[in-house]
This record gives sequence, C-alpha cells and structure tokens, in this order.
Amino acid sequence: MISRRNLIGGSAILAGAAAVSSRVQAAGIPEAAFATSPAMQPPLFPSSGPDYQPVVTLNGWTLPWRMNGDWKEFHLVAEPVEREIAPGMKAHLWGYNGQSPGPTIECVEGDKLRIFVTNKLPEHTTIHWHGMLLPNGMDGVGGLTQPHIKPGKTFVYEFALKKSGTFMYHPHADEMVQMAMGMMGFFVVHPRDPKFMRVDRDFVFLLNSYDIDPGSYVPKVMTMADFNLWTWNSRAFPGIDHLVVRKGDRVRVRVGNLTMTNHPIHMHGYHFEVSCTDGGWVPQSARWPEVTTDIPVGAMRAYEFVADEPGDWAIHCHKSHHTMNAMGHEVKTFIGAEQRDLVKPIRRLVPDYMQMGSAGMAEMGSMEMPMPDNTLPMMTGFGQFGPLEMGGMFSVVKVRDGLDRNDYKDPGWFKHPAGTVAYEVSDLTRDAPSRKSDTAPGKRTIEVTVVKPRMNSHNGQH
Ligand SMILES: [Cu+2]
Repeated sequence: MISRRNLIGGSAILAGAAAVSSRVQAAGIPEAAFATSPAMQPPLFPSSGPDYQPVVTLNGWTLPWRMNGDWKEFHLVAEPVEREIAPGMKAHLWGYNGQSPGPTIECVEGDKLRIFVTNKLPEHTTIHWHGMLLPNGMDGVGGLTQPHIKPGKTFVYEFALKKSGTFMYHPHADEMVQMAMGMMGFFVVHPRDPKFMRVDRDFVFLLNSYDIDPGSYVPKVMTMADFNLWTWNSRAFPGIDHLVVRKGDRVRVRVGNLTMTNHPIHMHGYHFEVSCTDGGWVPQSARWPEVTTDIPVGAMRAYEFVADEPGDWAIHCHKSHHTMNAMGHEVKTFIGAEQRDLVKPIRRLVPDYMQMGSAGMAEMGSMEMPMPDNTLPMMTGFGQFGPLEMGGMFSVVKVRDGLDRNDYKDPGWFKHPAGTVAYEVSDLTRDAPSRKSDTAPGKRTIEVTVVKPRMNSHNGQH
C-alpha cells in the first residue's frame, strides 16, 4: 500500500501529474509518497504528456510525481526501512520512501526533472543516476561532483532526459555499506514516440544480495562474496511476484545487477533477444536469440519475447547456489555415505540430530525443520506437483489465455492440456523403445585409409 507523509495543507497528490492542486504546486518541496508493504502496485499510467506503457516493478511501485511548470518533480527520502524478504522473514535495511529497493522512477525522454532527496539516514549520502547522460555536477558522486547530503538535509538534482532507456539509482557515498543495506532503485525513461519500442507488459527488477545470519535482521555489510540471501527487489523465493502475462503479449523484462557478482538469468519456454543495456536500445541488426542472459555487475539488460506459449515457465538465476536461501556453505557432502549407524551415538550428544544428505538434499525441500525465528528455509516452495526445492532468485512467468490487458493478478497454476505432462511409465515392457543399434538396417563396413605423418629421418621433425 502506498501512503503519503507530510501532507501539505491536507491535500494529497493522486497518482500522476494532473491531480496536483495549485496549493501543493506553490509549496517548495513535493510531499514524499511512501510504501508500507512489499505488494506489487499496479502500473502508474501517465495522465499528461506522451502516452507510454508503464512498467511493473516486482514487489514494488512507481514513485508519483507532480508537475511544477514544465518540471516533473519527485521526492526521494533515504531512510532506514523494514523489508519483508519473504513471508516469515523481515530485514532491517536502508532504502527509499519506506522500502528497499526504492520506488521506480518513470519519465519520458525530453522531460525536465527535479528530484528532491531528503536524507533521514544516520550518515551522509548522495544519489548517483547510473547510466544517465547529465551535467557533471548532477552525477551524484559525493566529494567529487557535489558535497555530501548530511543527515536531515535535502538536496535537489535537476537535469533533462536526453535518451530513453533503462537506468538505475544508488548512493555514491559510503557505497559499500549503503548498497549492502539495500539502497538502490530503477529509473525508466520511456521513448517520446509512443510507438517506438512499445511492449504490452514491461517488468523491472533489481538483483541484490544480503548476508543476514539466521535469526537476525541486519545485513553484515562487510561481506564481499559469501552472501546467504540472493534476492530480486530485496525479495527471495517464494516471496517474489510471478510475472503474469497475457498470451500473445509482447513482453519486456528489465533486470539490473547491483550485487557483487554476475547473474545468468535463465527463462524457460522461450527464445528471447536482449533489446536494451544501460547504454541504450540495441538495434535489431545487433540482437541474437538467447535463453539465458548474463547480467554483469553494475549493469542492466532488458530482453523481449512474444508470449505465444501458455504455461508456468520458470525464470531464475542459473547459479544454483543463488536459488537457495540462507545456507551454511560449509555443510559437508554426504552423498553415498551411509550415516544410519552414526545416528544413535550422535543423538546421545545432540538429541535433535537428523541424518541427511546420503542420497542428495532434495528431502530438505519437503521437510519442516525447526529453524530460528526470522529465517527462511534453504529450499522451499510448492507447485501443483510437489515441492519446488528452490529459494533466492527464482520466480515463474505465468502465460495465460484471455487475461485483461493490464491484469497482473495471480491466475493460479497452469491447467495443462490433457496428454501434455511428463508421466510415469508403469509397464516397462509396454512399447518401450529398445536400443537396436546392433541390428540397425543399413549397417555396413566402411573402409578407411589413414595417412600417418612420418618422421623426417634427417632432423627428427615432421
Ligand atoms: Cu545469481
């Protein structure tokens, strides 16, 4: 749910520019909208200016703005927030306007932007507009292009949007700590021509990662590589929204990576093309088909496909440790090791001891293990056929017939047409194809002449 603080004169700004009252316009700083929950908000359609298909932020929202003359004005508040990573676990992070990541900023190429930034953190900050072409002094690098924004202070950034595309925002001040605490957001600039690069559904999410000890709430900010929560928009499976798509829609997925490692994002069921990077739109002639696209560190990729095959298609990071939740990576591998004889003596010392891992770790997916409070199971989640044994960076693209144009509600699990689901063979003699290579028709002898290189008798070389 989105709410508004600091109501000026009691008049709330409604979504979009047209609803701004003149009283609010006269005030110096626009009030800051904020979100109190991680529920996905519906797309925020423009009520003035060029038409565009607004994006949908997984488990997030788009920041409302007001027009002030020909300036589009936004207000970001950097502050400590509480973010539910998935049902059963909350994290104490830093973010913007009530959540981490911050709200998505959506504008149009050519817009003149004024972004107020209020610092409610206990230390100074700035905002860098990643990928944006702007005057040097608006680039947000603390100490280099501007003084830091001290706690309690408000700065303003003003620039015109030269190019459409996909950008990000994040602090450029005590960056290691502030980004490890969740400070980041998406910044989408729509083309001025409503027909250029138009899609029917446009999803955005940021890759981020946290190291939060089981049972605790605050990320360990010094962690460099061994994070235990791999998240999209600060959410881990099964807390990540599904990408609901109407059959036949042209779909874009924009993914930004502000973690410290690359993430090969893999989507089942389709061949797609990367159509946008932080540097702009990729010309048609320079695209190629993919089923996985690696999102480099500090970069974004947008890919597109036409959703012509209904189903529940998995979408996930292909690093298998990134589809796990908080886990001890130092757990020993027991595959093939019989532990049965050990259980009794160990239980005399540790009464709750359970043997596991002898045949793999899939059993963890369905097990209800006792865990500390505020901890997510390592692998979890259920589909219509059983446990998914996933965590972290995993979601589902749900392509369905007959949805409304902007309906993003969960349609439930896919109803497979009869005869289209893999099934168990009960009678192994029934029509089972056998290997017949020895009796294959057309088998014949082929004579091959092999020419071997000979040693040169004079110098010992070929
Ligand atoms: Cu990954």
